[in-house]
Amino acid sequence: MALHDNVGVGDFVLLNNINMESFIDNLQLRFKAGRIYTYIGEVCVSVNPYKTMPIYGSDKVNEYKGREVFERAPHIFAIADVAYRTMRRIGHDTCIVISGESGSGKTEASKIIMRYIAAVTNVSGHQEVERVKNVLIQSNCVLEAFGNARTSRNDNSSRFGKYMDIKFDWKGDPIGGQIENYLLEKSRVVLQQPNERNFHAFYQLLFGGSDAELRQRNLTKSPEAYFFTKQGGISRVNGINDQGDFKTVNSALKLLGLQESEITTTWDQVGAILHLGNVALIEDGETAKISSSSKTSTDSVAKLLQVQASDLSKALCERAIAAGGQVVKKNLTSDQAVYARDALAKALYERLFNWLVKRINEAIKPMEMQGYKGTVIGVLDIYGFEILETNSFEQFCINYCNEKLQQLFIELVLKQEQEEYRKEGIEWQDIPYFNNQVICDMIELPHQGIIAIMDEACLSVGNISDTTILHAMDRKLKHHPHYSSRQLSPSEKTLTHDRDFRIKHYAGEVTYNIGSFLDKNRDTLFQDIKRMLYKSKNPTISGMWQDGAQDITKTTKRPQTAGTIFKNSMIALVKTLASKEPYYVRCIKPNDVKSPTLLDNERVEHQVAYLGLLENVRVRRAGFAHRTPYEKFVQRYKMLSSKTWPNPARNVMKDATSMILHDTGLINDVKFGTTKIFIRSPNSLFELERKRQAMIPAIVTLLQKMWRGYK
Ligand code: AOV
Ligand code: MG
Repeated sequence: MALHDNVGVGDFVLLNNINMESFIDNLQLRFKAGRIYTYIGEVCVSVNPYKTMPIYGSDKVNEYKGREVFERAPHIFAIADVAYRTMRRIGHDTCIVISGESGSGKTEASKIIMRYIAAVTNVSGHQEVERVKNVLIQSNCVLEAFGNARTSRNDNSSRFGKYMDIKFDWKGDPIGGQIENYLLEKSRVVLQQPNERNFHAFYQLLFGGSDAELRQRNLTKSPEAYFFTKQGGISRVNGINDQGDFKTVNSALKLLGLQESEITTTWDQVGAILHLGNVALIEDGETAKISSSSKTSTDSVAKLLQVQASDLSKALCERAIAAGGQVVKKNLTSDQAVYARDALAKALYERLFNWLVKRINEAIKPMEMQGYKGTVIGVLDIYGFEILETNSFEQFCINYCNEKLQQLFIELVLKQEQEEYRKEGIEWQDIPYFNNQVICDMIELPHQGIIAIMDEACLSVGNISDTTILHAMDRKLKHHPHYSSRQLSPSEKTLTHDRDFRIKHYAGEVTYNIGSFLDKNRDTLFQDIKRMLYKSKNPTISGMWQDGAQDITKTTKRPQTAGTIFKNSMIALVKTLASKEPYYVRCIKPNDVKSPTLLDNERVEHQVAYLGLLENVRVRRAGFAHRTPYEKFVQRYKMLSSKTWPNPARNVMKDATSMILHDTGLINDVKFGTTKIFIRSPNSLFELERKRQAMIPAIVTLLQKMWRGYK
């Protein structure tokens, strides 16, 4: 049987003993043999192979196309296929949720899924569908160029979250899609930790741009020449071809329908940011000014953004504030000016990224289908749980996002599964598991959650700082089992910094530094900067900054904080996912050294534990390996009993199911639910499949005979 692909077991429910040791042994065995996929029922566990696998070609596509999950050796194609088939069969949206820590293979998995869907659809070769498929696939390299970077955990780490709906017509062909992106880690534009890089796009331009392209932008080929690309001390990454990627990205931008001038503007802005990082701001008396040695850099920024150099200098060194209906000018200190410079760089990049996503969405906007709504498959690929050298607001958001996804998994896989047994009237003994709801609550509850506490501090007036937030959190969360800080546990050695606090996440403890939380949460951008960019002579840039037209004497509502926006987007995301039929890919990182041969037991054990995989197997197995509605069961296996072939005498599917199971001798291994048949051991299912396979030639002959008879 396919599930036994001769290496360990292909589905963890088939293990003799369900404990950590045998789980890891099985993974170990399979990893060594190049079997990177293993099921838990319909959940696909995927181990990052850290090498190119010859298992994604068209031969494999054909092997999995239209097959039931258990018919073939475990593969992510099977999950893509079942999500696709289910969507078509029941006409209901499905989604594939890919989770796992940073570097475990989520982004690769999402691309493999998209390629599979592209490969099995549009058999008739419809031109517009072909275009849509092409754009969907090509959009990945643009998003990765601008949204991914090398981190200490992953050379191609997603620094934004992505949820993509692929929409299908009634024939099951993709006719468009929609991408939702979540909080880009924009602080990386101005600050990189040792051994990390800025976003790939910067290096692509510098290494890949032709001499003319660089000259036009007054750039040199060397990332070491720019403060924003040299901090991490690493410009080239093994396995990343920035030069080649630059070409690929440019052709993808063209395919997306960007005008030549828009593509130029895109790279102009990347160049402008590089120059901006080299603009030094110095103290002149009490106020800031641009150092004379930075004149060339400043001029380059102004030229590339098509703004007046004098406006740029004002935007960096002064601030206009409204007082009693009047606009007054205030000089900034050099610290404030550096802050303004960095804010400008981050804001430019973030807007550019969002604009690119918008352009992709325009290119994949689903065609209108008269009166037909269409169905979608959603694919979620977010930033994985991460613990970096220094963890800040961004890691806090990333890790919170992973808490939310774990919560969804618990709700839908562990909780609902057990509830289904109860609902179907099947006797059941509850399996205990850790529910991370308490951590989600600690972060997101109104008034008492960390995000609410941060907002309260950010919105209050007076002399507040990052430590104000920390103290407020200490006060409100001091008894919380998942929270601690230096203040609360002074003897704790690992909390070294006064500004540290710690969250015990489902996936491990993370120490965050509160420094800059206030700023990053407020995320204010001064009107001077917006106005300057709105006034740009470049229509594309000006178009991205329409809000710069606003008059600052007109009071506006205080914008929502970054934390609250993120929280709301996560809540909306979970709601979207929960409204669809979900499939899961759980990614595991085998080691921290990117080795294709090493599966580090300790590291993997930790992931298996926090992903709740053992509990998943227990719930799946203590119960039933397989369940299916009576109609479906009869439809598939009715040839196994003379009483039900070619059609059951009476139309009661439960009775027909019972007849089939009696005649195949499997009646003792099943339970009858209200609407579904529950099969306990997978072997029974294999037995049914085997018998069905054996019957098929006879049935084919029979049908042929009948057909001849008709002629
Ligand atoms: P992630 O998306 O889970 O991390 P990636 O999908 O970027 O992780 O995988 C990291 C690297 O592992 C890739 O760049 C590949 O080199 C390798 N890899 C992963 N899956 C495969 C596969 N199926 N076949 C071959 N190589 C693979 V993060 O985005 O950091 O959370 O934020
Ligand atoms: Mg990724």
